[in-house]
Amino acid sequence: MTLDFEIKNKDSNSLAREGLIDIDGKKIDTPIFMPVGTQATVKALRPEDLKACGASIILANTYHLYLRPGSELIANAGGLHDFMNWDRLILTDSGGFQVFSLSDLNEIKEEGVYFQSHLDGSKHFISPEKSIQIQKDLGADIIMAFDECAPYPADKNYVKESLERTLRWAERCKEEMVGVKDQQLFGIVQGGTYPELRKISARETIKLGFPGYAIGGLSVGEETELMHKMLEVTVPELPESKPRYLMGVGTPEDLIEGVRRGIDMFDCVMPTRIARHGSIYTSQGRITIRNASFSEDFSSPDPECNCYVCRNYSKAYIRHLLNRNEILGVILTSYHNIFFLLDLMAKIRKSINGDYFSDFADKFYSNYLD
Ligand code: PRF
Ligand code: ZN
Repeated sequence: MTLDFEIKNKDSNSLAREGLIDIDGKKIDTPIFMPVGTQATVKALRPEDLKACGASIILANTYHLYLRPGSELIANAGGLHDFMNWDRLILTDSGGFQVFSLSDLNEIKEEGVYFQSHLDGSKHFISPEKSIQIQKDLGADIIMAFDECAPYPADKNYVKESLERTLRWAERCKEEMVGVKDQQLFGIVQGGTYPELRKISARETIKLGFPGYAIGGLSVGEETELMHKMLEVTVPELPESKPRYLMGVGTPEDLIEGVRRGIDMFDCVMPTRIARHGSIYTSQGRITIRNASFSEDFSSPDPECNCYVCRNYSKAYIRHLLNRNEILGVILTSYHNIFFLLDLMAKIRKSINGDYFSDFADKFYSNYLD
């Protein structure tokens, strides 16, 4: 099994490109947004809902599934696809971000990371080899190298040491993949907010050779401009012919600005997280549907959205459900937000295909007010 990536169209005014990833006949049109299913479920949505929203690939997390229910249990179920009843593509993150952002106490050593579960304080160790072993048990189609996401801000010497360790870990992850045919391992570029370090990380990661490259360590608290600058120095270092994945990003604006700078894949918990807090994306901007101003607003959540929710329910009804803590409220807002981002990506692809991406972006921003 291989990962084929074909670039179908390129925008003439930016680095945006439209492409097709093909993994053993399962296809992803790029640029793509991957809904996040941390616990082997995209919260509040059934697989058939995700399909109706147009999802071709979803993400799951090594860290969470290793802790509960355990990767061996999922292997016994026949892997994540069978366990969760999802027959399209899955990508698992390596745990090399969640360990740093979620676990209590951790000690980073050359051999790996020692940490305590955020759930019960139990002690664990994840190494590059172990991350790959867990990801083999989970059986996702695309798996990620075990990396360290340096915090922001962090001093340059620290980030340099961290990215060098991440490179050594990436090499160990690759060695652990020998003989594996049904999973594709992506490398992750780190380097914090230092252009020289980003370039070193990109060049050295490429030397190891991966079927796709992720950009990690961004959207961790730095200014938007700084993230854009890091994309502008990193993307040109990456091979044109491989998919580029910006990890943990982002908002509708972030997706457009990432695509403009040459990114092909994104993931973010934001659409489902804000949905659970009663917020939705609309073509006019993000709104909090819980607000009293919507109590008698019988119009569609987003009159320009064509999703099941927007075709059938009003803001007033969804507001009522959310305020009464009825589970359907969160189901409807989650569904709409996932549809909204997947639909945005479909429109972006169409605009690249028709070579009007910049005009599309301008038009989107002129309506989308924050
Ligand atoms: N590394 C990994 N996963 C991630 C990140 C990273 O740097 C980020 C940073 N935005 C999100 N998810 N492995
Ligand atoms: Zn909708």
